[in-house]
Amino acid sequence: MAEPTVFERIVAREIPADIVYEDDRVIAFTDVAPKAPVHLLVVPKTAAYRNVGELAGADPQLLAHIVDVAQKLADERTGGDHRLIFNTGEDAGQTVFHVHAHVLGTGLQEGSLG
Ligand code: DGP
Repeated sequence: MAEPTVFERIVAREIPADIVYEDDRVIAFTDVAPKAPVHLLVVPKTAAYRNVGELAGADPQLLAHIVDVAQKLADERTGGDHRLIFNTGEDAGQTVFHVHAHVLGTGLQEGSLG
């Protein structure tokens, strides 16, 4: 078995996080190193998918749910406008290989994500 990722450990409440939303399929919390005034992560509870391509191929409904939750959180916190970013691969800055969406509000510095 692979070591659990940090996001599995947050889902399991083994390490703390500033959780802003949770349901049976996803959890959302504040990024520990925010790159914008609003910077949330929306994470599926399942650890089955390393990146958004794997998720899209296997469970498009779960991907759609992540996008929907991201929009609802942005509606609450940024008036709706936001960037939704999925990094795929180390060269793109992915550091946690458990698919997750970055939800960024205003003020993102170009090139600073990842
Ligand atoms: P990425 O580079 O796309 O894999 O994004 C991973 C993000 O996860 C990065 O912006 C920092 C964040 N992160 C890493 N470890 C923790 C943690 O323990 N708690 C929280 N809240 N965020 C974390």
